[in-house]
Amino acid sequence: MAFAAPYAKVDGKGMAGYVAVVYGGATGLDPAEHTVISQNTAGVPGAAEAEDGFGEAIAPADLNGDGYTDLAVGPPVRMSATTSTAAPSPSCGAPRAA
Ligand SMILES: [Ca+2]
Repeated sequence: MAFAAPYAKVDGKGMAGYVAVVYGGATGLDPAEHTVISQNTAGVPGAAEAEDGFGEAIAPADLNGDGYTDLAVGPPVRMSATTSTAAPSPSCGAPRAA
């Protein structure tokens, strides 16, 4: 499950924003297994800046047609496609290794 926090502070930059992805399974979510993605995350275009609002716009879709849902994330003005795994790429919906 993905949670957006577009008004959150990132590395001291107010309202830079981030998205958190919490992993889980048939028994529910496991908050201990999560990934936080901001514009300071490797592979995400740009850098976190004050008032970027990264995460203001999110949209789930299978962007690469692999059968797993990906997540497009953007700020309110500057949209950039990224995804929701530790290594952002269009294949973010791939199953995690156990
Ligand atoms: Ca996919």
